[in-house]
Amino acid sequence: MDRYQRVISLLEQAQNIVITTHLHPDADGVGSQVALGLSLLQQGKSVTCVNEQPLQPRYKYLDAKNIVIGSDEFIEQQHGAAIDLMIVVDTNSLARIGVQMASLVQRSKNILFVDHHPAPKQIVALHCIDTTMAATGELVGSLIEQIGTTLDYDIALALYTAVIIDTSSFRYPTVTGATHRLIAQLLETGIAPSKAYNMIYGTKKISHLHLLGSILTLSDNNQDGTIAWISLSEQLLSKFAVVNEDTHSFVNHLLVLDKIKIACMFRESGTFVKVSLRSSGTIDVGIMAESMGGGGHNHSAATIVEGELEEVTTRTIAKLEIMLKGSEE
Ligand SMILES: [Mn+2]
Repeated sequence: MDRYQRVISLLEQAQNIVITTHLHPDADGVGSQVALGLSLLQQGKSVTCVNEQPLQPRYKYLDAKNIVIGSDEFIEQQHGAAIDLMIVVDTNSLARIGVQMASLVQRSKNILFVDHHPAPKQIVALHCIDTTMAATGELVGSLIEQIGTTLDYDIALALYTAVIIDTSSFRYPTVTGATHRLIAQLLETGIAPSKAYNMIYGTKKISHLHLLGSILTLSDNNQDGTIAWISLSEQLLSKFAVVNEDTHSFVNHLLVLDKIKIACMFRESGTFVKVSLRSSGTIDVGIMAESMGGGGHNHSAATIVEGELEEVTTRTIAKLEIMLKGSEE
């Protein structure tokens, strides 16, 4: 049975469906959740999209029909109601959906992961996981086509935004002809690329550019220019009125360097440092992040390391240089 047939038979057996995504969801998590939710509502299912936390205001426009609620609200409204199927999108780890959502899984007859992150073979066999997909949104796009969903503007905006976010606007090697064939169908519902782009990216304040400017001034690279990095201390962050989410895309700016293979961002957070890695194309940074206790995709991955910012930066760059040499031998 292929992954879609299994999902379709699970859906046929389920009436009450809950769809969730990972903590601190990005636009791929929210967009995939909303698109799949609207598609299953079209099929006459009873669907609730529930996340550990209510949706952040910046993502509300992706949920025009207001189908996403927080877990507190869900538990209050439907305490004890039966759940036939819990669908988890954009992660395949229950540790990443939050404590209240994980306890709801216990109440559900079935669980299904719909995801594009690497997973053990046994999990892939049982769930709808395809690491060749550029975004979970792309996977949901092909899944809902199999279900027979009629694409409308709301579904299309959710999926389009999911794909542009996870591919940094179609620049990653995961983007294929199939990705663009889906995008073509989405555009036919009336999506305007510039408007969709501005709604997700064009939301910054001038303080964001000031912070970006001061960080880029401090960017550095190794001797042959194959690894470049930026470091973001809490002290610098506190000088500018920005929220955490605002810094996610900073590391991408390093990818314009002519010899770059790996771009890194080190962000201080208490006694820990979040290390974000991006590949310019050929190097698998997912494996590198995994070797340092984290994970992710070939082209975009992250880990969290205990230690002081400068020391973690030096130590990590040294490790990356060894791994980069090793991968090219
Ligand atoms: Mn994703």
